[in-house]
Amino acid sequence: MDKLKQKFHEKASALRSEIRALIKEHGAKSVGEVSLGQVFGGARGIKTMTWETSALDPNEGIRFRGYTIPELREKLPKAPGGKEPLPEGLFWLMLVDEIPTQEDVQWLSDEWEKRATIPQHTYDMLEALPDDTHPMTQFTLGIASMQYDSVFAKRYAEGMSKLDYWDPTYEDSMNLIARLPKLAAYIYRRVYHDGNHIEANLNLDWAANYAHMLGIDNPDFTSLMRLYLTIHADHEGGNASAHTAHLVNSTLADVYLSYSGAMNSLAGPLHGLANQEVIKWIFEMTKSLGTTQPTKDQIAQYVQDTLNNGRVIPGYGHAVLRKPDPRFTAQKTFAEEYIKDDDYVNIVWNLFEVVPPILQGLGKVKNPWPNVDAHSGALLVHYGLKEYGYYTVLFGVSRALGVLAASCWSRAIGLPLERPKSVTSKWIKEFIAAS
Ligand code: HAX
Repeated sequence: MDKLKQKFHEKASALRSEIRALIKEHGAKSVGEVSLGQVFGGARGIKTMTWETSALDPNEGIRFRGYTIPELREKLPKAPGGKEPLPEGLFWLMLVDEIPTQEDVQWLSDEWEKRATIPQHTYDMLEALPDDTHPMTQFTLGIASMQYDSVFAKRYAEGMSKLDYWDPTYEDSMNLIARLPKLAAYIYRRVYHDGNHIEANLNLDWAANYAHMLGIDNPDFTSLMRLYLTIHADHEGGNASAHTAHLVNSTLADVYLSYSGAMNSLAGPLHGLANQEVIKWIFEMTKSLGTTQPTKDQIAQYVQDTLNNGRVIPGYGHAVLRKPDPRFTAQKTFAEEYIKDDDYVNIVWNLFEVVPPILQGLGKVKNPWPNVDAHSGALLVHYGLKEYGYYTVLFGVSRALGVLAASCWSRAIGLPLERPKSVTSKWIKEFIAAS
């Protein structure tokens, strides 16, 4: 058994016993009430699951195993000479709740390289799709097509014991994470570069190799990818994509099936597709104003026009956050450090000043601040990755780190099939009348 798997097994077995004892003793304790507003309102804030890898505070933002993004930037191992954390380190931290050593992270990079082979049928399946199939659709189908190799599905069919579910889930998760950059880069080169693919460089770390296979060999872009793939990795369990994975995986569908489900959810414009929508909207703005250096007044008018047309301002608002998203701030800090005077970055910063008071003025928006998706497009455009239809795939590569680490925990601690209760409007009217 490899060292990460061994460590995970020891920690998860201990928590499994602890949770069983805890439910036996305190299972009837209430952790909150549910209002009718929440029933009709997309279940905001209702505590219905456990998720070990990260937790989201409305004001402070995300913490991964207790660490904020600035703390991760400082504490996680980095590539030699690099300033940004390696995503390998974050996966290790999320899986076993320990900051890894440089040697651990090197081991994990090597391990993922060994597991990165994509089956030929996946390439053949992608080639059968029209080139202009949305990259997220190709990504989702590519992931699902690799389910053919699921260790979990094979061992389940052979009659595996419940106590062993964690083991093939770990194997499938490691294999899938290892393959995602290659799959994602293949889709990018297929759609936007006439199928001129670039071989993996096995000497590079996971993020650097992805940047290389995309075809952008700029050290600053590589640094951006390391940061990007770290900060997008997890956002506790209730967000739409993570929750989709959690639900699908709770049926004992393997992680290929559950993660492709998650990616269908990420592909919606209110969630991960917002990163494409933000830059598309900014491009539309500069085109309609005839300048890439609009004044704040021009931007404010464009924001008003968007709202008057019954559209949302992409990249702003959040279902949980009530302050600027620290993932936005991390990208802003990166831009301040690495990029001098870029028109699109400047527009993003001006939007940060202009949009919140306008949204606040509507009197209904609970969070007028930027979220993670408000900044990423301008950074990617700066380094030449201008094809915004691809942006959500980058997000999807990263999100696997958190969601699949969490899937390992769900199977290891023996979480059951998820099955909340629905009611009809008739039931609610009768309930109100009777209360
Ligand atoms: N622009 C205009 N109106 C907005 C808004 C925005 N950015 N954010 C919220 N509102 C509106 C809502 O549409 C809603 O209006 P109605 O009552 O007329 O339906 C009202 O304000 C109350 O919404 P809320 O309670 O503040 O927000 P929700 O929890 O319902 O929704 C969303 C959260 C993220 C979906 C929402 O803020 C939004 O649509 N934002 C723009 C899209 C976006 O950036 N999505 C990415 C979110 C982060 C993420 O998941 N990244 O992957």
